[in-house]
Amino acid sequence: MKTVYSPLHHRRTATSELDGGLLIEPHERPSRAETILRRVTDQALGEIVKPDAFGLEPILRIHTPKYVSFLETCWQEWSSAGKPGEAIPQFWPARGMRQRPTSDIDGRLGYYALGADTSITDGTWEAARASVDVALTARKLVANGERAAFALCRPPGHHAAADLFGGYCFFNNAGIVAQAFLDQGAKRVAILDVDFHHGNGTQSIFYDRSDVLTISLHGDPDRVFPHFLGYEDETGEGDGEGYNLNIVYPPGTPFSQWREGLETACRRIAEFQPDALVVPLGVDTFEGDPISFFRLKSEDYLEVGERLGQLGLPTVITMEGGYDVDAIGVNVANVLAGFDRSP
Ligand code: Q9C
Ligand code: ZN
Repeated sequence: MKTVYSPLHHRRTATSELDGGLLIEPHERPSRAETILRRVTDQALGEIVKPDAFGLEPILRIHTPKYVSFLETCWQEWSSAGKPGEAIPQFWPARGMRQRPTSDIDGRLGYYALGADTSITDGTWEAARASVDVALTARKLVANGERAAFALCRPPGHHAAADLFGGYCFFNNAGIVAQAFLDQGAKRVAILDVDFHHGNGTQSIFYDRSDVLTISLHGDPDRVFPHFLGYEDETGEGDGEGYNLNIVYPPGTPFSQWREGLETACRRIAEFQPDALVVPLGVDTFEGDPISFFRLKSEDYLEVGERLGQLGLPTVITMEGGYDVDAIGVNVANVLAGFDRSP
């Protein structure tokens, strides 16, 4: 399948991630996308395509105007306030607090953040915009008849909610693609999130809707980020009741166990009869991943791709997590090759 890629991802080059009480080099780094691009190219999986520019309109179908304009100006506000480092949130509207500040950048930053793991830097806005364009270009390829397309998105998106950034994410690329399918005439879209972490942003965006089925397979949030969402009793609300499915796993989960959840998810999707499928793909389920606890092996990703392909749906795959940079190219290319070889 074709891969959509933009070199503008390099504009997202943060130096600081708060982890274990230290500022470390972020796990979500530019070499991730370069390693994937190289492997996909070397394996001749398909043409590498540049993105078109789609503007803000499709982003504003998912994210609030206030959030979008906050992201656009955050770095400028932070640096002109004379702050020496990257913009890292420190204060949140925690329990019992309720106002939305409009002036001080520390107040605004914390209001729109879900964690302190993700800094905002010079270039973050440009890279996040390009990542959306990459995703929407993959959608356009599929709308124009490709069976599937791979959006090599960086930064990733599935933790970003309507007005929240964090977990290395700013715009919910997969959610924006799903909404664009609907806006172009699809009746129903399924999103199957196979990243190691719960897709909290995607879940919350579509939680009260029945036109988008959201499914996420992930590490038990009682043990790992995002901590406060992603439990199995979250099944949707209102019109969306029954249209969200979370499948959680404990530390040490091997592929033999993980694939049972994939099978459950695929059957639910077939029953839903969507017009399109969006797959937020993280390969942080890999046994060597530095921040995760599943035990998938490189060859397992061929079978993951094959099973996704067997759904027989127009499919957009968006890149999410995966932090073992040495293995990320092989693992992602295996998913794509597995998809392409499925009948
Ligand atoms: N000590 C994605 O995979 N921070 N995001 C973890 C590790 C949150 C992961 C800190 C992980 C976010 C797209
Ligand atoms: Zn992840």
